[in-house]
Amino acid sequence: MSDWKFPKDFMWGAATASYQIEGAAGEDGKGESIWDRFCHTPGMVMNNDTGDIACDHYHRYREDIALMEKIGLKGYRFSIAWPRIYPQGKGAVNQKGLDFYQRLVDELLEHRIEPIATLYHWDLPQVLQDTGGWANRDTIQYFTDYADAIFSALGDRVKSWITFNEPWVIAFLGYEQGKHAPGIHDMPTALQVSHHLNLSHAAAVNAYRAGTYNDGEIGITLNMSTVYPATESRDDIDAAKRHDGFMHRWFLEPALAGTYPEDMLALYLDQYGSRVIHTDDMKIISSAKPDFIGLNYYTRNVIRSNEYGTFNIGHVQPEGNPYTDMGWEICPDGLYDLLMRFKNDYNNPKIYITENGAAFKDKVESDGSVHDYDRIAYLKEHFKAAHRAIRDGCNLKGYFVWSLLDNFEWAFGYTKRFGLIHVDYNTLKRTPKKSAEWYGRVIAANSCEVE
Ligand code: JJW
Repeated sequence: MSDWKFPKDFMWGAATASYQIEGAAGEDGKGESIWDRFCHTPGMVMNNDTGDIACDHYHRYREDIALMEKIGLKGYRFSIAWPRIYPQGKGAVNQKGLDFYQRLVDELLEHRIEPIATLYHWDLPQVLQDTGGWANRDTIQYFTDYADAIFSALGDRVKSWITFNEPWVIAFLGYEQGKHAPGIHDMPTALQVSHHLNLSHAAAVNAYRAGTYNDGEIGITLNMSTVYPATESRDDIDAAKRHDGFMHRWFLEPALAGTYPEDMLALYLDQYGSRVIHTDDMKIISSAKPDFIGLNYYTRNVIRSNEYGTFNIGHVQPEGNPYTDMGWEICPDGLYDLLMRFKNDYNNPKIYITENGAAFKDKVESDGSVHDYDRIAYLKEHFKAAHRAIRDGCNLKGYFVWSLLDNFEWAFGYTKRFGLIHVDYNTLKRTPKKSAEWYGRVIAANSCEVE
């Protein structure tokens, strides 16, 4: 194992999301999404940036797939924009919108790159927000119908599906903290949303298994950090447990065990009254075990108890490790601990790392190249952590670097660059960074011990 070789069929890939790269905001009949509305509301996004053009991937996907092939990616994780398929959220399919994803999938397969599709990566049709968005129970059925249409259209060629990307972020950054679309600040609403997302995930899993093409795999992607108490004090240990319950277990346990964690149910009931969990909801949730869990890991969280803030949770910024341009501590051991947690506490489910990567202040040399050795170091250490976890028995099957391209980083606009490929937002020119070349050598060698 000293050569850091990965299992023979290990899936090496890169990830993106529709709103962050596609642009073509009003093209071919696409409807408005909540992120179109949010970005066009002054003050919500840094520099008032929008995804109107983004990387223009909608028009340049062939060039982007050629770059993926050049790197040697085995898989590509992308998301489907619901408002391209249903501009009104439901009703009649917009064929031109669907055609884009047909072309994208065909082009990937022609280049022998496996497509992994996320159904919901945050761009809800705005018309559905007008009736409450994810706070409205009806949205569960609209999502299931949309999922069904996508399975029917693409399921013959797409064999890996992700229902939701980061439901915690959808519910709590969107409806409690208001930092993301739809920009709502209301904890009871966010809790209701989180339950509807768990239900929608289960409904889509069941729809997939009942559908025509059910020979693939379907799972959910969660944003996961590893949580450590700041001290061994009872209060800090309890705060860390609350934070883990709030951020992770509230989504993990419904998906894997079909139940909500009792401590969090009690906390939510105590602080926010009874949420609307219908009698049969847990039957639906427990009927839909996913084939895999997708993990988006960027950093660990060190937690202490706090006088104020959500559930009296406080964050500590430890010293000693470097931080990325997002202000996130670089902690590869946290990835190892996270993976081992799935083995030890959750029956060793199949895992994909569906996102891992880092934003840095990349400097463009006069010849256009980007010598992002900090990103290479970040990825290398995290690949090694993943390798150690596999060696120690974790069922990790693949790894998708966030991101293929520099792109629209939500509330941060275009200020944060995560890409393996640099994008000049004035010319839209793509330039693979040193990290892209290095990642290509990792994939070719199936080992992270390469120069
Ligand atoms: C959590 C901050 C307090 C994206 C978070 C903020 C406050 C409890 C990158 N992942 O662009 C997570 N990203 O679209 C999806 N990952 O809470 C893809 N995680 O917490 C990437 C931000 C994030 C976050 C952002």
